[in-house]
Amino acid sequence: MTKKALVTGVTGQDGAYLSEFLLEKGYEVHGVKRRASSFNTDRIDHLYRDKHEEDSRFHLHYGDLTDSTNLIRIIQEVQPDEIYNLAAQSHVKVSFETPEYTANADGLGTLRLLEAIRILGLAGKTKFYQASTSELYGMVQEVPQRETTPFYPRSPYAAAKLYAYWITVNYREAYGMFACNGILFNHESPLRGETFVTRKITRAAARIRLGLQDKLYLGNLDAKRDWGYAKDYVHAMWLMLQQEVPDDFVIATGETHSVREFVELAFAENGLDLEWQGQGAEEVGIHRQTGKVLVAIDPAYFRPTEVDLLLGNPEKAKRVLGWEPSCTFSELVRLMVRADRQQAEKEHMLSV
Ligand code: NDP
Ligand code: GDR
Repeated sequence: MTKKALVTGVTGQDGAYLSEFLLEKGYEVHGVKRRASSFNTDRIDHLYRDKHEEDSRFHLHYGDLTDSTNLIRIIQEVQPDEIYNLAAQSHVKVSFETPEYTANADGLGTLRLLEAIRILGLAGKTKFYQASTSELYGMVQEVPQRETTPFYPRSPYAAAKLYAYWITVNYREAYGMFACNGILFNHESPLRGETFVTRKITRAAARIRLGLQDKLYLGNLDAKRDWGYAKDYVHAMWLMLQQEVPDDFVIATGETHSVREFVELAFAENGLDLEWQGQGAEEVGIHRQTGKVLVAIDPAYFRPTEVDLLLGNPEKAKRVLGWEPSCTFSELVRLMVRADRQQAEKEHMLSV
């Protein structure tokens, strides 16, 4: 029997990679996408076939995590074996500007899905994956962070995800649901949204290199993150739902780097060597050869409360799931730089 998966957040970075992965495994994949006034399916267009074609196993449904009746209808129609809840207002800085919406979509949205499974009598059939996050650790309590490290959220996003984490645990314990939290540390790729710091950097470095942009403005250069490759991480999501027993897992590389290191490497990959001068909001990254300022600080990107240091311990995932990351930090930067260079070259050709 073909397994059916329902993926919320299908139009996002992880939704695209996970859908591709599940289709390759032979699944029928149903994605929930929001109606938008412009096209929002760029990342999944290559997976989509005309629904009238016989072998089409990829289906899209309009829906929103803030709309319970819609979620209940989709789940009733699809009767999924597995649900991957990847939908979220996922930008930490934006969550300070839209805290109520973030709580609704990221926190209550998770509850709506779990309740839909329960109300429809699917608690014994449908396995549930919740996209939990290293942002739950927030203020540093222990390094490296593992499954037992106490949570201390530092943003409306993290607080909403804290609710989602615990309601997932509660439905597992209360109703015997196969529900898992993947506590994923930052994971990136050429499909990463352009306003997250890694993609913002690799895109800007390529555009500066080709003369399409003068400067890159950033916020806190000293934050440290455990950055992995998104393709590796969606594999871990699937593995969690293939176990005998539902559980929660940290997924990370076990290495941490600062935003500053990421900038240096991405610029160097574009042949731009940087030297730092000044301090705090006055700090700038100067091109060694020309003396031009290529990186500057804009305090608008500082967060009211910051997460200074994330470093995960993926030992449990390795031991139980047999999961390991395949991509190093420098390989990740390189593959993102390469993809953004190609994009920028296209843009450059069109502009001359
Ligand atoms: P993206 O921001 O790329 O994708 C988020 C997806 O959620 C998009 O498809 C978006 O739709 C959709 N979405 C947003 N709000 C709603 C809503 N109200 N109803 C339905 N869909 C909605 O995130 P990622 O792919 O990077 O991350 C996937 C999940 O994993 C998120 O929940 C994120 O919080 C979490 N996470 C991510 C990590 C990372 O490093 N990437 C690490 C740990 C957790 P649209 O395209 O229309 O905007
Ligand atoms: P994060 O990712 O907040 O960790 O959340 P992001 O890339 O936005 O920030 C990482 C760090 O970089 C610093 N920073 C900047 N960030 C952005 N976006 N833009 C800037 O200009 C900038 N300058 C410095 C930030 O202050 C921060 O310290 C991501 C999201 O995918 C979440 O959904 C997910 O849960 C976590 O990763 C794990």
